[in-house]
Amino acid sequence: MHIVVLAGGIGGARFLTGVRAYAGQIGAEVTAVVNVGDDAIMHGLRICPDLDSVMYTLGGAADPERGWGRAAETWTVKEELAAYGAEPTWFGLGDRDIATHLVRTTMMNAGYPLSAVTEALCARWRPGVRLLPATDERLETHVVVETNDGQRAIHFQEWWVRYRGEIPTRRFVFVGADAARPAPGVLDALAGADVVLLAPSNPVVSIAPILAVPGLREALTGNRAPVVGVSPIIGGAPVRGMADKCLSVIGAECSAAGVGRLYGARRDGGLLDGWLVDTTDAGAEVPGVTVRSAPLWMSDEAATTAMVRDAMELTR
Ligand code: GDP
Ligand code: FO1
Ligand code: CA
Repeated sequence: MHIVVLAGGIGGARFLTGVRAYAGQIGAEVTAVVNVGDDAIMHGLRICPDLDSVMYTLGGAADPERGWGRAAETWTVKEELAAYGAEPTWFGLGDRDIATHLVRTTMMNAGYPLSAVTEALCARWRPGVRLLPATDERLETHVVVETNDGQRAIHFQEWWVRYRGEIPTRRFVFVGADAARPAPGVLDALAGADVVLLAPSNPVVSIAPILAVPGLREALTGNRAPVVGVSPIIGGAPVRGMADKCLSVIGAECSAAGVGRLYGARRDGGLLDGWLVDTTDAGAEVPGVTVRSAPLWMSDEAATTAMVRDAMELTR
């Protein structure tokens, strides 16, 4: 049994702890295809927020409150950079986290692709699932915002970390997507998948940039393996993060049914065979998709594992 999961950062990481536990119970293999649209270069370092959130969380080293970066972090380098006025002062890399970034950037400067670098970093963290970036090419989410001087595009990190999404926003653009190719292993994983799970990740800036890699969406829907999504929206609101803002920008409803309809039924050219919503959203309908409800709060590993089992049982 091979389970493939499309995942962003925090929501994807927590979900994957449940997938890993479930897979351990049934003897399945897990591949996570992770968003790289949040990636940026800051202070000369290649930053991969979603890959790192997943790697640190599964490696038991993530800060549980922030959901990004390392637990027991210190911030001396950030303070020293600020003392120089080194931009971007609105973005902080922790001291422990910087070691990851130095190793990654050194390897990439030596010519290793991101997928190989990720594998090398995972040799330390042993996440227990195969972590693949969606692509080795640069694919960055930029955000077209309205300013006094008209429209301009800023990096997703600036939109979120600097402005908290509180800025008139027109659209999201996945820069580099046209020329991107699925990273080594991604198409094979999808072709060999027995089931594909869409983590309860942000549909607009975590799952959409993965699907924007040419060929990836076709590989997913071309396989007969069922595709089951899990809603990141509970009771009309995201559990945390910016999904409400992102959905509003693209004109989609911020509800479990709204995200299900955004993904769409596979039989209508969309993605989904099944869609799991929270019990508070029971009765949500997505035309052409089998919808079930179950508790979707990933409060601990046991609750998350039960949720994964519910998603897997939807395929039967
Ligand atoms: P990011 O890249 O760090 O923003 O993380 P993801 O895109 O992977 O996940 C963000 C989404 O996770 C948000 O829209 C949240 O609503 C969702 N999320 C976080 N915790 C939970 C939870 O316990 N249950 C569910 N269903 N969704 C959650
Ligand atoms: N989020 C913040 O709100 N402020 C930060 O200074 C910040 C730094 C940072 C460094 C490394 C990293 O992997 C993630 C970091 N994040 C930070 C989180 C990140 O910007 C976003 O939450 C994600 O990109 C959304 O998935
Ligand atoms: Ca993200």
